[in-house]
Amino acid sequence: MSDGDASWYARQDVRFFGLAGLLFVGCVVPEVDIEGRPCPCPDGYTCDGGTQTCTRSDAVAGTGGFGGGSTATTSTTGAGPCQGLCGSPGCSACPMVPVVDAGGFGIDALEVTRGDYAVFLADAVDPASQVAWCQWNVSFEPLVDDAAGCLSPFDFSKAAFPMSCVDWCDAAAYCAWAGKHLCGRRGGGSSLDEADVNDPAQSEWYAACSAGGTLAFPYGDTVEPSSCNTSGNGADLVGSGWFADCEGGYAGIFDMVGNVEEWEDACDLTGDPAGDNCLLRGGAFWADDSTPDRDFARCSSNFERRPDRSAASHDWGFRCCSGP
Ligand SMILES: [Ca+2]
Ligand SMILES: [Ca+2]
Repeated sequence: MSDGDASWYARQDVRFFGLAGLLFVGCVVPEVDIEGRPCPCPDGYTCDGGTQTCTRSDAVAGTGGFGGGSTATTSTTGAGPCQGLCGSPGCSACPMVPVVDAGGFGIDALEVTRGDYAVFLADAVDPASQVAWCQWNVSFEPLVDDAAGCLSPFDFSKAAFPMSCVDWCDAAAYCAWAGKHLCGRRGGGSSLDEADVNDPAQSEWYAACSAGGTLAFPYGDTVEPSSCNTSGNGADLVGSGWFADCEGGYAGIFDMVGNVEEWEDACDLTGDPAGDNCLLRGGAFWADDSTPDRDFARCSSNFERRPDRSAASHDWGFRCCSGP
């Protein structure tokens, strides 16, 4: 690393820690009650072993939002065997990430980080616990593929950087372990299709980015090329949330455009689950949010960024949604 790089990283660290304070101030306490919903349960709720439904936990209620985890710490404390949900016996404590109310459901303030994903890996969740269309996915380890920019070993030392080089099923499994789900259809249910991905009443990711369909970009309605980690602002990934101006559609959410593109639970179902095409949202660090033919760094999707469910790349990440 050159001296120039070192000073740049130091500057980003200052930005990050300043941001951390803002996030906790801006974290919205949810109004939606998930009591009685089926397990697994987010932070603030416990799973009733008899009924397999969620009940509010008085010990932590009101502190974490939709799986906000404000009282949890990021550590590999799992004693094993982890049955698949962070914070449950044998599993690690749930990662600490602010969760923002995006108009009736929760969304992670940040792209899932490498540090948090490493905790998930350490819990050694059984791949057989995945949903039926991910049974082909036998490993949650990041892909090694030089052509996709996924080198071996994967650099987990940059713990605040977004997790990438993971396929759609890895992302979905992480969110399930975290007591959440990969952002997808509002209210749950089947995968989003093309007609729904730009409908704030249907797509969680789009609703959060666009503040309920009112914004073209998370930070406003006109392009601000310097706000996010998009083309011209950097040559590669940076830590999740380091671009403090890349905030919105709701206060406290960061990087909905730029940095890593984000897997959405919006796949075409072909009968070959590993080969289904799944949508990526918001563009990555290379995205251009002002040129029509590369117009990916915005809230709406033109449905062009749809790799195979089993594919992975250095510039593809994800975040989780929670609540109803
Ligand atoms: Ca995998
Ligand atoms: Ca992003």
